[in-house]
Amino acid sequence: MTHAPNRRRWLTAAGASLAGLWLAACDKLTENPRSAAVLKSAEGLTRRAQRLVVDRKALAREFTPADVSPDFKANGSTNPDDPDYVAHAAKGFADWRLVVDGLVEHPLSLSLDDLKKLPGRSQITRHDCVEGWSSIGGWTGARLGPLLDQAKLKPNARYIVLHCADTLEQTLDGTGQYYESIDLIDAYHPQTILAYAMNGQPLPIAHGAPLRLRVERQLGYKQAKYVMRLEAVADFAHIGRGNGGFWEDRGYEWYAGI
Ligand SMILES: Nc1nc2c(c(=O)[nH]1)N[C@H]1C(S)=C(S)[C@@H](COP(=O)(O)O)O[C@H]1N2
Ligand SMILES: [Mo]
Repeated sequence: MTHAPNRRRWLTAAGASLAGLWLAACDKLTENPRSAAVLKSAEGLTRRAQRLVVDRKALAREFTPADVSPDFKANGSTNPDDPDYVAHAAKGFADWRLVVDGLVEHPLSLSLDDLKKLPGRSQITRHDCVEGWSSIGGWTGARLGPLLDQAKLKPNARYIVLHCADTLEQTLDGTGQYYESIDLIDAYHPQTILAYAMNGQPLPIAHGAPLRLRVERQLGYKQAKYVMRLEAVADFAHIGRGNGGFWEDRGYEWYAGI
């Protein structure tokens, strides 16, 4: 899989060369069989680029309540011992707030009740972990797109970084804290939600209470649990070790499409 910024550069390059070809076409260059062939291949390129974008917008398969795994596996952090998190959990997350900041016109601080009032969605989907296991679960949460509309992204915002409460690896420089990032195509995908419920119950701690991301077209490690803060950024080079996520910083792909 291509790293998204590279892909975007490639798309721009494809668009630019195509525009050049259209101009050339006005010059009757199309009568030249060689440029006609180039035009045709450029057309193929744009069709492939178009398919990439359309694919990214397609819905992930949804399942029925009968398909739900009775024993959805919990993986990675399952009970964070970070003091802030422990304090919130002890109070049933009553004082917990989701912070939305970075490149937004209106920074937000949202309680769980605020999130429940936002446009929501329920979906039963299959979670695929790179380790080779899958589980089917039902998720209910606030759709990320409308939430970002409320915060109003600035024009230079290109990614949403999800900062999590848990430290998965103790490192001297603090880069062991879990985080993830997604682009705006995924942020605005209709199945991308910040889930506060699982299988009709409040989200359990093992699965990311009080709030976890579901970005259904990607693998398990993108599904950030214990989300504390959303930060809109132009790039993520300055966050963690610069690769857009805890596991990405340890060699995994940034775009973990399924
Ligand atoms: N904050 C946080 N999010 C995380 C992880 C983690 O350790 N910490 N593990 C990831 C991985 S690898 C997977 S497979 C899923 C596991 O989610 P689950 O416990 O609900 O199965 O969460 C992902 N999100
Ligand atoms: Mo995973």
